[in-house]
Amino acid sequence: MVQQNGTGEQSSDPDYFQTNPKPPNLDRQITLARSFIEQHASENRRVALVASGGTTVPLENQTVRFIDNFSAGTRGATSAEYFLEAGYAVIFLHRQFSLLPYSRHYSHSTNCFLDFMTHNDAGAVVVESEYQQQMAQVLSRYRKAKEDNTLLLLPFTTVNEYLWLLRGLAMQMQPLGANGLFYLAAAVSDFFVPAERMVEHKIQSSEDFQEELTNGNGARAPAAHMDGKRLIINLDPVPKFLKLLVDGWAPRSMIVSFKLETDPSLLAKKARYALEKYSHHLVIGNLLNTRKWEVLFVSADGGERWIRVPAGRRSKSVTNWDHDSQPQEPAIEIESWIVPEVAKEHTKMIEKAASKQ
Ligand code: 9Z3
Repeated sequence: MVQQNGTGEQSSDPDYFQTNPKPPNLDRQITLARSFIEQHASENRRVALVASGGTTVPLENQTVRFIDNFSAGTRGATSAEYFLEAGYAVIFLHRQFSLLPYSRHYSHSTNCFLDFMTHNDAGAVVVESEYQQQMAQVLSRYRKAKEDNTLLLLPFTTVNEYLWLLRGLAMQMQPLGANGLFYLAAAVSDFFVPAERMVEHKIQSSEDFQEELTNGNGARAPAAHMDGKRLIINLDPVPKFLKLLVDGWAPRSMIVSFKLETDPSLLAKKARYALEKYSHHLVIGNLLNTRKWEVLFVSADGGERWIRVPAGRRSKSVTNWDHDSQPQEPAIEIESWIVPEVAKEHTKMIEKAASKQ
């Protein structure tokens, strides 16, 4: 149910957002997003919110330990580049320090970025000749995105930051109507420690230093406690944010979610289940071990189809010195096929929305 809170903002889950604290830099991030969206709305440009990277679940308020979700940010950062190429403006909602569009070609790569550089005869630092051509292309695309102000980078770390940001951004995107697109490739925690059950200080493992673990207000049992030498962690489910997004925060946008599984026999079933449960537009299923080679599109019209790139050939951008220790990379970035398909579906949706007006 959509409700109005005291500030006039729409809120679809009063409990979560009333009991879990607003991140300190949220207002600043939303202000940045507002002027970005206003610019692109006035130019009638499509805006894609691309969520990327894994969320964390802190176990202590003063966080030493946390639970993480797997994702390097490759899917999101690569897709963001293809959305920019397709004419979208992109809000890149990403896990801090995960891969970013454009710089991804040189960061976290199997080479250190210094391996792309050399000295010329005059002693100046220049790009190695073998990387010149590719780097020149990446650089001009990066510069264009900067000049046109089509890429906004907004970081999160915890699942709480992610949820507050997603809600705040979705509300800012509402005036875009059908021109808004949510491409949810972030790996979002399913379980978390709610603020009221979070312990303040670092959990002590040594029995000699164990005290009764207490949380801030003591209202509910703390999420972590020691049982002798054993640490017991008791997590709450994360609210079903996709439902909130579809029904309340972004009812007119196109919403694409990703489904990650490891058991091939479950993928299609789980993707279809998610689509039926949340009634959004498209679920893209992928398996952990084959996610760079194949994805399964499950759409609301009942269609199911695989997109596959041939395995085997190493992509040109992988230039490490120890080829044997690395898994093979596909010759084609699968996102270069995924994003145009998504954009095509988005066009259909926009046309349908326009015909109803
Ligand atoms: C994905 O499935 C992404 O494609 C990957 C990308 C995390 C596998 P990398 O960043 O990996 O390229 O290393 N993301 C969605 C995972 C997720 O949490 N989905 C939720 C769910 O399955 C729904 S939004 O319930």
